[in-house]
Amino acid sequence: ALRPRAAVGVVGAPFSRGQPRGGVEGGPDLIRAAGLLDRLNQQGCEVKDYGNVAFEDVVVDEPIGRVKCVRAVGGANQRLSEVVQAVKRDGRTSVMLGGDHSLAIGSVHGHAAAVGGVAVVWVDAHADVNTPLSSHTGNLHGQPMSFLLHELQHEIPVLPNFSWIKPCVWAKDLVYVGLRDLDPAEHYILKLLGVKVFSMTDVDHLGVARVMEETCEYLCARVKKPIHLSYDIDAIDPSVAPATGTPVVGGLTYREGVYIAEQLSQTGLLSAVDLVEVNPLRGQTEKEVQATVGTAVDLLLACFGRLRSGNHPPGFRLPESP
Ligand code: EXY
Ligand code: MN
Ligand code: MN
Repeated sequence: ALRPRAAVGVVGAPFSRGQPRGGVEGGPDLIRAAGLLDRLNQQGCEVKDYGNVAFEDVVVDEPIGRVKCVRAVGGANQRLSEVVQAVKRDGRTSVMLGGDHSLAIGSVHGHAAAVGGVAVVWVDAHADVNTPLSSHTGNLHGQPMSFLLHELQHEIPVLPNFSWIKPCVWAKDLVYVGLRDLDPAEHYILKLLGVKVFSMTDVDHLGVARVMEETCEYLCARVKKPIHLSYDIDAIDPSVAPATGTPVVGGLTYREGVYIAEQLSQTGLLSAVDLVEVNPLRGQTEKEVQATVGTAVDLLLACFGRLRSGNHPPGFRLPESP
């Protein structure tokens, strides 16, 4: 039987203004240089590279309250949303390479704008659901989910370059995996909205297999919405993926991280993936950088059907004996 090849669209988003540490804008080119596109092709995907999004320079960007780089983040995400919409209109699964996690605003927005409702699986050490008013750091990479959730809109102040954003995710369509560093306001919000959360405590308690079984059951029980996977590399333990801006001890193992991607791939509902917060300048050594980038590539390959039990293409044949 001829299975249609999975069509993938890769979008680079070299952007770092959602947080204060330089270097994370180098993520997309580094992940490409590690061979992501060739390897996706080799495993049977049909890949188109949409290049890196050209973000406009925002020179004057005074903080609003505590929140930093509001105009730059708003403008960058508006552009990113347009590109992700184009990828989806081309019938491809979108792969957004960050860049910092504030880029999920545009990526999820663009995905939802193109396909209608989406479900979101957010794999991260952090919940990234601070509102501009609850954030203590003022870093927008700790806030993207607050702009996307319908239920939080009355908490969101008017911000320059943010007026294009339409909330597009319902709290019941959101699942977190890997959480271990939440601010009190974030914990309050997740409890208030009844969001499904699998913290590292739950991973310890249930095991990753049960966590993913419950995640997929939870998301597939109702109307099956296309899944947006937003994968922050800092979900993975810093001993495995150290080159990232906000590492937190006690994270997912490499195997748990890959298993999450494998299981989501098996749902057949993955429609967009973000891989964010790989920061080459945060590695102590070249080896640490390569370990982090290698993990990022392996997570993405697993998202597109690579199995550790092995794969072979449809119609595969052994060499004929002479
Ligand atoms: N909760 C903290 C904040 O709001 O600044 C830390 C956020 C880190 C966010 C990283 C990208 O996942
Ligand atoms: Mn994050
Ligand atoms: Mn994080």
